[in-house]
Amino acid sequence: ARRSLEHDAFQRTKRRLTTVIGATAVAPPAGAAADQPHRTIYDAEHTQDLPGTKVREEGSEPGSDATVNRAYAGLGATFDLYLKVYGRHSIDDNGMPLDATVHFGENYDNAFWNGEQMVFGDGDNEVFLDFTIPVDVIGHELTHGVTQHTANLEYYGQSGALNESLSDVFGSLIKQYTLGQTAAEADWLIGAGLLAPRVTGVALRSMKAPGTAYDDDVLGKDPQPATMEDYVRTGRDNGGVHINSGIPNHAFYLAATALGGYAWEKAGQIWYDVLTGGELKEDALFADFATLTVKATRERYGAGDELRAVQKAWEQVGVRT
Ligand code: ASN
Ligand code: ZN
Repeated sequence: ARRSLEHDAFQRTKRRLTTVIGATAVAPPAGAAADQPHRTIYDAEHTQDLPGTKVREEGSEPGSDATVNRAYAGLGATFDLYLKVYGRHSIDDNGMPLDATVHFGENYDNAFWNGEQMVFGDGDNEVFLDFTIPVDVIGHELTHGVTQHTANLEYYGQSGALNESLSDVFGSLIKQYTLGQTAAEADWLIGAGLLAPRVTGVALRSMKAPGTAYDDDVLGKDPQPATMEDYVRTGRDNGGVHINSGIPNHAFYLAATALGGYAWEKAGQIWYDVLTGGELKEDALFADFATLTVKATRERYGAGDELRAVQKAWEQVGVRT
């Protein structure tokens, strides 16, 4: 037993060293934690058959399909934020391979995580363009996978809106990290560049100013509230998961901008602590989540400016802590 333990330690050291010198002599076993992503991109060729035909795998050069290359890069950007900032090894924190299918369906107006992989539509070019365009949308969908493997928030009502909001929060942080933007520099939009030219709007959602992302004949007006005063009670959209997510989204924006610097460093760390800390229940309400962020802030940063910033952010959106 002792010999094999030493052997394992040796293998780990060897793996670290090969990472440093850039060699690939020792591949980690399948499913094991790795410091590199394992991406595979498939093409559904406008069908709805998953996963489709393999068109790019880890380490291969970009091909001629920009959609494939954006999906590959977006998976990599998401993997990077989670690993380098939060020490998380992929979606499941165990090196899970990242699979994505592009060109799903005909004029398909959405992107989603199906519980196992990413799926991207091309959009209909009337309302939406290609869903691989915004990196925050890629990060949003993959974060549904992270949530599934951690807090597993029920996709209905307030817990569903928290699930949606966490996808927007980390989706936006992936974009900010990729661009090297501070909280003050970021646009805090989700899906900028996704709306077709004829649509009057800038994005799918705004964390800075929920309710202002679009106002259009086809899409209607962005229905997101920024505070509990305007909380929307509805049975549609799983009880308004994409609507009321505006409230925790805005709380994160307020906390992150008050804390200053890079949003992924303090605000993102606090939200990540709550998402992965094991105390957040599957049916959590906004107030439960808010209370846990206050607790996480105190544990990490003590009772100072950070704590006041987080408390004030929730107060401003009308959620008690
Ligand atoms: N793009 C949508 C989302 O991630 C798809 C869905 O699951 N409703 O929320
Ligand atoms: Zn979502």
